[in-house]
Amino acid sequence: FIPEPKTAAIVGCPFSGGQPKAGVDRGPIHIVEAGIVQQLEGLGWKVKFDGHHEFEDINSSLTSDPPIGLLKNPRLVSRVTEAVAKVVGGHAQNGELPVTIGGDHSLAMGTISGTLSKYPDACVIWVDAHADINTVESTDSGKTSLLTRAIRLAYRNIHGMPVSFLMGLGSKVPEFSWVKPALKTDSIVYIGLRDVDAGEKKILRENNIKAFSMHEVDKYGIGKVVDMALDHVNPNRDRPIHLSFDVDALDPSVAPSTGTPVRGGLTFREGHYICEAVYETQCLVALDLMEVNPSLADQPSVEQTVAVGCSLLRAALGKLWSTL
Ligand code: EXY
Ligand code: MN
Ligand code: MN
Ligand code: MN
Repeated sequence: FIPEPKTAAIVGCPFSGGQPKAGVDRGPIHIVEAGIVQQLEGLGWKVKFDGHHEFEDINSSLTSDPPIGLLKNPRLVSRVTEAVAKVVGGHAQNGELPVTIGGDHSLAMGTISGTLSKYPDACVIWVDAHADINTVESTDSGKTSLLTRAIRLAYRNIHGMPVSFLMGLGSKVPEFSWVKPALKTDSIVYIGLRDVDAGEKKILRENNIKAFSMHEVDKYGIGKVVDMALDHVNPNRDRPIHLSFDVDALDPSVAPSTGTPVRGGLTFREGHYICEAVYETQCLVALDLMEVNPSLADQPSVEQTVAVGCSLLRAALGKLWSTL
């Protein structure tokens, strides 16, 4: 398999403003220091990397960026993700395959917008423990205790919301008016879910959004799940694919250094199988690796998580078929 394009553009996004834990902005720095550029070159890719993107200072922004409704750091997240959309879109326009390394998953608002600007027919494979589809008003509905009601009023981290913004679900926030609701509900498929809020389940159900949770991975096996996922979004294997991989999809024993670990996740091989199978379609046009946080967990765990992240990227870019 020799997929086009054969140039990968690494988009390092040291950004943590979509969630509260420090350190996730160091994820891309560690992945690059571990040698991802050379590793991808070793697979036969021409790799462009012109340094990590410089975003404005997060701390100074926090004070000048009060919540809008329940959204935390709304202006900062909007500005950064808009910049990312332009960078990713630009690489795609050049015929390059953008490989965006986060940073938190709010960045996918930018990466997927960028992909859709070049490939309006692209579909998304979202690999994650979480659905990241909360809206401005989605809540843990149902019978509520006082505690639940208090949680409802808590401010929202935007890394739990990018998919709803990309779809135009929920009420519009003027600060995010640059985000086009370009992602159709039948153009995304999830793999790996196991921590989905009640309000998110309602959104998934009402919009008929396809999701393969860990329950389906157990029931059918990863091979069948990936086949079914591709059959849903890409039945003729002719649509461009954007693969957005949140490292917390993997079991915490495999990828411990991440901000919102949930037990019962994908094994090392299941994660790699998804990447290999997507590469094999020859439809991959953009790739994200998100939520590696090297300041969480001990040194060996950090090294393990960074190594697994690099390994997933190599798998998605054809390691299995490389003859170099
Ligand atoms: N559903 C929860 C929320 O909206 O806050 C947790 C989201 C975690 C998101 C991580 C990155 O995938
Ligand atoms: Mn660049
Ligand atoms: Mn995520
Ligand atoms: Mn997640």
